[in-house]
Amino acid sequence: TTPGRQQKEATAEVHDPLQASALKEQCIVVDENDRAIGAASKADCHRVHPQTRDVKLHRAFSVFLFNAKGEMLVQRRSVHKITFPNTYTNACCSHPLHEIEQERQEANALGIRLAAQRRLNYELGIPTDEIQPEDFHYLTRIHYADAGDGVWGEHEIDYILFLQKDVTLKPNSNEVSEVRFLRRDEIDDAVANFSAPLTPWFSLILRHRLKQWWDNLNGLKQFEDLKNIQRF
Ligand code: DMA
Ligand code: MN
Repeated sequence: TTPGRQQKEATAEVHDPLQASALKEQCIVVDENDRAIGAASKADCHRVHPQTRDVKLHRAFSVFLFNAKGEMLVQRRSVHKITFPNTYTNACCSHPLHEIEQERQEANALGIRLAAQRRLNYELGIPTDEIQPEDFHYLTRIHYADAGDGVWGEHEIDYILFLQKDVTLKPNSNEVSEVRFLRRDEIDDAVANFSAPLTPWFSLILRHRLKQWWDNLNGLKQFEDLKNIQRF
């Protein structure tokens, strides 16, 4: 094995107690059509298979948060994150949990909306009463995979949620090391000047969809596709 590989295996041990404990959460395992087929731990859903480089497909969400002026919140993942530490990304991503029965509800993506409310509170400190499940505009689902550092990666059906609201922020330093709002006209320059890479999902969405959606924050309905899963 290369030295790089050994270094990655050392990080597989996960030294941060909060992040280690979160690996016991149960994600919802799905098939390629987003049909729930079971549960598996967050650890089992993010470990890259050493031979096939596969990751178990599970259900997730990505929130894109805009303030009233139409600026978008970008966060930097903390150094403690197990997957994609220190990278820049959209406001909040996580998973609906199998052990939280309400988060398994599929009608109107209610389970996803509740999980997003829970994680916006945990990661960014947004008070739960400032965001209601119906405030999110659920746009579509994206299927993507990324082998990450070769030990921890992603393979998800990712529900895209847009939210435009001025909210109170109090980032949790175990999750997020930096937050900033970016204007639409500065996104390309800002990304080019970031001192760290983007997450693979944010990079894909930025390249394929984000600008068109951002340019139409008041007309998002035309971009809704709740039937098909976009495969990048
Ligand atoms: C997982 O995000 C979800 C997506 C869409 C990548 P994450 O790694 O930030 O999850 P968590 O915050 O639960 O660790
Ligand atoms: Mn995931």
